[in-house]
Order: sequence, then structure tokens, then C-alpha cells
Amino acid sequence: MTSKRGALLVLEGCDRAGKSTQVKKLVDALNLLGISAEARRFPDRTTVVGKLIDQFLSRNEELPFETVHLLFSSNRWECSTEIIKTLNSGITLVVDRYAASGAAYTAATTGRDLFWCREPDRGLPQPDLVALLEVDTKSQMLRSDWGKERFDCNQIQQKVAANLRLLMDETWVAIDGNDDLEKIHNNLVTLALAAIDRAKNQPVKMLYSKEPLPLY
Ligand code: NYM
Ligand code: MG
Repeated sequence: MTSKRGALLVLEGCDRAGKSTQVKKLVDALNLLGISAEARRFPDRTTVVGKLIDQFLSRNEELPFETVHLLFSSNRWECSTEIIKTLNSGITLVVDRYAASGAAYTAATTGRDLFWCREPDRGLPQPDLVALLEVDTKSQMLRSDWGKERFDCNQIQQKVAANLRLLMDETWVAIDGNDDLEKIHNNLVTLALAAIDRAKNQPVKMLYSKEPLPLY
């Protein structure tokens, strides 16, 4: 790493928590402040694996949920080298969902424990900050396209919300997603700037491991 690296910032939460809106606003705000930042999202439906995930989510493909779990993780792995390169080139990434969604949704849909669910993501680039947007699950159902995709059901969402809470560690911050949009945004900018500052002189770490990621 020759210069200061960018930070890996992740927004997590149930469907309809406001993540996509906040990711866009945060990237725009950071760029306005002169900080190079880009948005990403998972699942990344543009890749080979992502296309299969999209077929599953839109109910055009039937697959066991455990198989899909590995596809979601695989989708992150196929992007991981590029993510590391981007971070090490000094660009901050603001990511809409990451490994925690993988574990929280599969634990909710299969009943498998969170340890099993986390395992395929071990060794991925570790987020420098995970902001968990928590919303009143009832408001999700008001969305016009609600229920079209798999997992868009209140019972699953409530389990996902509980699982996300269980996955919290020292890199996470919980945010009240029912708050005013601008208030959430301002909060996220403050958290992001602090995380970017903390991360800039440290190597990218490995997820679910104390070892730093070997540079490549
Ligand atoms: N999802 C997303 C998972 O089940 N596992 C994962 O690893 C990820 C990243 O995909 N209901 C689920 C959560 C969503 C669905 O995501 C599609 P989005 O953000 O609605 O496009
Ligand atoms: Mg969704």
C-alpha cells in the first residue's frame, strides 16, 4: 500500500430500510467533500453468479436455500479482489448490503445457525464500518413493489432484523431508520468520516479473523 487507502463502508438492514437512498447520498456527500467514493451493492446482479441469484430472487429458478447462500457469498468473493484494489487505490466504497445480509437472511430462511451462515464469508475484506439501519417492519409492506421478490415477507424480515442485531460487533453502529432522512444522512457522514480517518493508515483486514489481509 503506497498511499492512504479508502474505507469499506457498509449499510445493512432489512429490505425497505432506506439503504439505497442513503448509499447514494453518502457517496455524493463524500465526493463533494473531496473524498473519492464509489457505490456498490450486493447482490451484484451483473456478474455470472449474480444473474443466477437474480433468477432465484425473481422466482424464475428453484434452488435449495443453502445453495443460494453459497452463491451470495460467491458473488462477494468474485468481487473481492477488485474491492481490495479499489480500496488500496485510495477510493472509499459505500456498499449496500454485504456479508451480514448473507448470514442474517439464510439463518432466517433455513434455521441454520449464524456460525454456519457466516463461515463462507470468512476472509473477505472486512468492513471498516457497518451502519445498521433499523426500521419499523410494518412500513416495508407499504412499498408498491413489496412481495414481488423472495424474502419480501414480514415474518422473514422480522427474523432478519433480529439476526442482524445478533451479528453486531465493534465495527457496527445501529441507526434509527425511522428518523428523518437528512438526520440519518448527517449521522452517516459523521460516522463515515471517522471510519475513513481510522482506516487510512491500516491494511484491509480479513472478515471474521484477527489477521490482517496479505497485500496483493
Ligand atoms: N440477500 C442479499 C441475501 O439473502 N443474502 C445476501 O448475501 C445478500 C447480499 O437478497 N431480500 C437478499 C436480501 C434481499 C435480496 O437484495 C435482494 P436487494 O438489496 O433488495 O437487491
Ligand atoms: Mg429487496
